[in-house]
Amino acid sequence: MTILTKENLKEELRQRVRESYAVELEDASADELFFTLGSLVKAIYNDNWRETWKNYLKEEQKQSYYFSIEFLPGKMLKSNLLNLGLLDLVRDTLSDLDVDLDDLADVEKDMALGNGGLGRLASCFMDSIASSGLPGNGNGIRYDYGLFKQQFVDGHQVELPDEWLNNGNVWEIRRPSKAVNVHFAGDVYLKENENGQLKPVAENEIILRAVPYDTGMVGYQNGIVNTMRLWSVEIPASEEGKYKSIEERRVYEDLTAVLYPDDSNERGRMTRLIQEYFFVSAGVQSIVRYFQKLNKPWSALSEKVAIHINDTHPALCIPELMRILIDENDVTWEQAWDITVKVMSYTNHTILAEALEKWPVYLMKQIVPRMYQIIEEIDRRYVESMRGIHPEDLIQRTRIIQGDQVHMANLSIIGSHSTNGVAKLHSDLLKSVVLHDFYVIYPDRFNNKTNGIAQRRWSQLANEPLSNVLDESIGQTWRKDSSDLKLLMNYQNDEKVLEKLAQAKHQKKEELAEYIQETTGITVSPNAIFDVQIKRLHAYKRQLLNLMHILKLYFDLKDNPELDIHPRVFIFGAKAAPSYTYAKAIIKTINEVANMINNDASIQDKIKIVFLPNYNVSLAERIIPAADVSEQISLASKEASGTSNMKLMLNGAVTVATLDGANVEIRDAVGDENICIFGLTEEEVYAYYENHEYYSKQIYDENPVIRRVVDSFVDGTIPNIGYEGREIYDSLIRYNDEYFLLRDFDDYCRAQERIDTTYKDQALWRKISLVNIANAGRFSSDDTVRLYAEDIWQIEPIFAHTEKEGTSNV
Ligand code: Z57
Repeated sequence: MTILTKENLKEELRQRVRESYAVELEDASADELFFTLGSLVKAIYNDNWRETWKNYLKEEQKQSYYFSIEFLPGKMLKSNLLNLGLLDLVRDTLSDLDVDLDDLADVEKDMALGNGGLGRLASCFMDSIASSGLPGNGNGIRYDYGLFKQQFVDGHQVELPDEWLNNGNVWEIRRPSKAVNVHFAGDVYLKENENGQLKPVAENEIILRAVPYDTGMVGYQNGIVNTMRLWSVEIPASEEGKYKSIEERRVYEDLTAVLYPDDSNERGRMTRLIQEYFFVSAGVQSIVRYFQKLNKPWSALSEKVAIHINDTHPALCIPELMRILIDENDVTWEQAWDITVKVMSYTNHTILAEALEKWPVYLMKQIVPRMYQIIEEIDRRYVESMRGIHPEDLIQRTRIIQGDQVHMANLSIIGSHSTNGVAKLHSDLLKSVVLHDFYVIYPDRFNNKTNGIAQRRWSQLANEPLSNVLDESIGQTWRKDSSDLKLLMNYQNDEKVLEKLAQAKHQKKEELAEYIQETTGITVSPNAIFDVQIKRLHAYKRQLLNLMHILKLYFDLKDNPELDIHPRVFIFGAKAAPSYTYAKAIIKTINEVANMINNDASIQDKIKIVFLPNYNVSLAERIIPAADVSEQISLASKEASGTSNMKLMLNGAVTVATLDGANVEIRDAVGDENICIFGLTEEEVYAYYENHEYYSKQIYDENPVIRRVVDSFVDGTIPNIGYEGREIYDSLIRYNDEYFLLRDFDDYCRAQERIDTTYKDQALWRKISLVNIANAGRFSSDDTVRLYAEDIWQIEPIFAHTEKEGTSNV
């Protein structure tokens, strides 16, 4: 590419649209224009992509590989333009052509190859790794269908397939020349070869071809482009006719068709295990293949390669690397193990028991027999090596194979040199409770890396009005270095800046109000408080507690229509796993309460409920800038970190929170006066567990307000619900309220009253909002990945090795 100006950008587009679609620029459809612009953007960064890769090769830099079964980048056009420094130029050029960049950007389908926090974190990390000039790549699965699209029919969640590839994917490059084979099933036994070594011999295996699709991860105005490699399955021609049945062939042929839609809830399905080994084996093979080009001894592998296991789903990386070293390259077990532990590191994302991955031994033996043999040997040696050093019961509790189950977290910890949690509180709980046994054995392996967010996406891209106010007040350095948001603290008492921030918020609320009107038909006023809870629907996140408070407010207003509360719009966004009936019951109930309240004239619009369907990254980008209140109300100890809490804070929302996950660090950052904390602490929750002294029925019996709210789920107050109300009632009363909603209810209502009073004092509210923005900079994933790079991966920024122009090639 030559120098980019408006004129030659227009000319480029004109040429390309003619070549690809045989139309003039003026006649191109939105789709045609989007794909033309996308392919041009890709052409612009391709030189840098190649250069980046060549540089890593030339410098033989140590690289990290982030293995994740989910990536959730959302849309990439604007983010790529921003990072290339082309956003303004392209916006102007398009506007000459009477095209609005934001409308055009909407044409792109969200890349939604993830469920929620874990997948979005992986994509924030990809952005930040490239933007920090770090040699790090992603490795995952190219699902043909991403997370289902959600619709509401009569208030019920209905799932539709996410056909994101229908019009093609402009960002990816298919690389069949880099395909590798992955072996499954069959009978594997050990046989002595001509050199007297025991080697596995396999019969009746199933061999699949893994084809990589690479997507450039463009760094922020630094000329770096890293790679996210996603694998797609194909059946090699030579393998046709080897399947026992059409059904069996189907399982393998459709292996990468769909993402499992369960968040923090493992279901032990066979296809999932096959998916896990598929992307793990393909990824590790291609890494080793690369390493072999360097002509180094195996002992140097850990000097060139770091493999990160994002949650336990990619834990088979450990036995797979062992297999490649031992079976294929004659490395001894002892040396292979030493290398493997140095290469691998692991992040734990949850303490929920139902999310801890375990696989039945029979399934492993059947699907990945060689992996199972190696895991058995790792387990045997682990037990043997610990004998005499630690008590037998501790060894038995921490071993990998227990009874008929393989414990993937145990494998991940034993087979890696680092285990980290995702927020201070979470990491402490891992050490003191959940993984305490392992902490006794490997104290040095445990560390914390508090999550962060891709700040540029959640401020510059999602919230231009706010960004402009920031530029005008504190200058532009915050755009590169988010810690400079701190400078905003100097304007706490500056009426002008506070007023401008409020206007920026109002503008985003108007835009969201318009979107709400269009998509749901509900009219909301931008003068109301926009109170937002956006996250997966899960009992522990307690959307139900939010709803119970709304019901209380509703009853208060029915009793006293003159009640002086500032009007509030309660906004929800949440998908439920299709098999999670309780979560679906809550969705249905929220929708019915919304109908009841929104259509009750006596409420005079003092409260409204809006449940926006199909919450995803793009919708988050609309909602978050418009939020006044951020609901982070999980039961203390259950939310490992949370990341919407950080995004909402960055956009000036005031947080209502329990002391859970990263909320604790947000509290520390802004101070008690600038956050609304309520509820049980993690210690109090654990004290209840230890003393077995929680009785929700007693609270219900003694508290008439709670009784009225809880009864409303079953006494006909809420129209159009049936078993849903009963299920909710039973969870609270009959099954003793697992997540202590009734215990936290009163305190939550008081917190909400504080929000109401504070909002009425606009001067105070604006200042609190400013303090939140000013202190959000520390939650940048740029910082988080730099800590991973230094403490865990031992990789260095490319700038440390080469003198490279710090700009894009325009
Ligand atoms: C997931 O999104 C998270 C944890 C899991 O074990 C699985 Br499976 C999926 C989430 C946590 O619930 C959040 O608290 C956390 O912020 C996020 O992972 C990223 O660490």
